[in-house]
Amino acid sequence: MPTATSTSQATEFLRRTESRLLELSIESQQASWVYSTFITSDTEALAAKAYSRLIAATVELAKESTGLPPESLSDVDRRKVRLLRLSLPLIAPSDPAASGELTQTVTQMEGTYSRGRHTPIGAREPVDLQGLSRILAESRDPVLLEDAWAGWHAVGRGIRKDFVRYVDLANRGARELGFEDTGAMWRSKYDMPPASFAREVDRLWEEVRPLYVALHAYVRRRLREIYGADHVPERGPIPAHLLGNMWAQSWEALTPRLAPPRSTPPIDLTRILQDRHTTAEGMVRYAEAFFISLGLPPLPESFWTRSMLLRPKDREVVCHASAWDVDLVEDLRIKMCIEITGEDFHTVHHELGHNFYQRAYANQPYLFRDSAHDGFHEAVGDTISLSVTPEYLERIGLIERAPDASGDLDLLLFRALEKIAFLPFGLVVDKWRWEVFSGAIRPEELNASWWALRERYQGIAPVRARDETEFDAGAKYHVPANVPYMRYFLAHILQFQFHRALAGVIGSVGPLHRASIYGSKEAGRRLLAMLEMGSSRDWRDALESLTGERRMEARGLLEYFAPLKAWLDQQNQGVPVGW
Ligand code: X8Z
Ligand code: ZN
Repeated sequence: MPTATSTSQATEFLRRTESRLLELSIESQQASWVYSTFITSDTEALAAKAYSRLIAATVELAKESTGLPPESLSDVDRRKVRLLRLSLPLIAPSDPAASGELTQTVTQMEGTYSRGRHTPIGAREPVDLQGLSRILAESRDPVLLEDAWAGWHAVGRGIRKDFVRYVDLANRGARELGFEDTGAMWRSKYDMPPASFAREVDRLWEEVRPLYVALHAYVRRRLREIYGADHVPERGPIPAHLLGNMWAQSWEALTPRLAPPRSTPPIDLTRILQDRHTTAEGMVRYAEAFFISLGLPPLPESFWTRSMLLRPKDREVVCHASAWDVDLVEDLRIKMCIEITGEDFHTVHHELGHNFYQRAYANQPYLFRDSAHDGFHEAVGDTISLSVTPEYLERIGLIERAPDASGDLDLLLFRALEKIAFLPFGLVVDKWRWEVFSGAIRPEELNASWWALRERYQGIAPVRARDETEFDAGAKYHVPANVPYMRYFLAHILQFQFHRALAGVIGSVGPLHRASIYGSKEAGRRLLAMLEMGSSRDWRDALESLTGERRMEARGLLEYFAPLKAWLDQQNQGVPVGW
């Protein structure tokens, strides 16, 4: 039994800890917001300093917490103490010089990434990532595609040296807190031993791999028809620059080219939104309206005045989309360089999912103001997006009439090009980083190992050999910005699990891809009940509250895509499958 004195010692420690970290966390977010929306050497220094202070306090308090007599802790306090050590994705060594160097290095890497530009063939001006991504999505000229691809990937060269230093310093920090390395620290956030988590991820991948491989074979054959045998091999990996996306992580830009020949033209959300002169704010209003239809309160007024929705013309910013709750209560914002496209329509839903989650857990104590695990955070907005069905678009007046069931296969193919193509990428980024942090990948083989994993899991390859002067992982935002990535792999499984459960809540009997929870207060209540728990409980409890299941399951995803899988298998008869 905890004694009265020791209990009050623990309670007092946690009260002090939570109030100090809340204060430092707000300060760090404020500095980071200013940096991300106005990159200069000064804002970089201020953001790095504020982050350093938050890290230093976290380390100090986490170390202090080891002195609390374990028997003095209630279950809730024990969970808080455990989460304290895991609350940040970056831990610096306690030596102030090393800590300052580390946060400065990370901030600088993010800046280098955000400032990346390339002048494409035939252009006069340097073009940013969004412009280069447009070329990747729209051009069919392999020369222009390769140029835009390689031009952007050159950004990694300027990040490589910083990255090696960061790995070393971050590992030293993680070890001070008792983790083997930073990767092990990241894997420890899932209410199970880090090694079990790695196995869990492999289990999920094995369940969905056959679907990916089938999609890959179909896409490779169709690309070979489009670009010719000189450009696309019959059996080998697909050249990375032909898949419509800078990282080949989503192939949705290929939709118009890959739709089954006899099909009705797919709904072109980009054209619809542009024809209606939808503004960036209008895009966000659509997403907000969906959440309101579930019974959630509207975003606060300050959201609309403080968010950054467009790329400013007069300064450098971090364009990669993100959602913030600066005061950890109701200062919700998004930061995004919105373009009026179907893709960004979904990204806006993704971001608001974060904001509504943040607000739902704002009543929790500081250390529980987080998602059940990080895959949950990434899954909420995407779950809502799965309800953006043709019937939904008809209901809100964006299209006149939803196509009948004969268009379903196109819809599923389109969804798969986005969601199924993503799965191995979602897996690879941190499979690679885990090995970098553990030392299994050495600094002189950063690029070769990156491509070995990309080929193994994604079945893609660079069109020309990439040597070790390059750093292609650094050309993906989350690597220079130190954002763990396995969360997105998990989210791509979880969102279908959530969607399937919510379809059950609204009593939907049709196929999963036609279910939309739009307007269902009951679905909203069930979702909110899970979100409000924050990280106060084991994530299995949160999962169970919504789905009745205590394991992450690919069943929802497989059920959703079952008709497509059957169709792909048919299409792939007599066609080489695998690489
Ligand atoms: O980074 C994001 C979001 C912000 S959390 C826009 N995503 C990943 C990416 O862009 O690589 C969403 C999907 C995967
Ligand atoms: Zn996100």
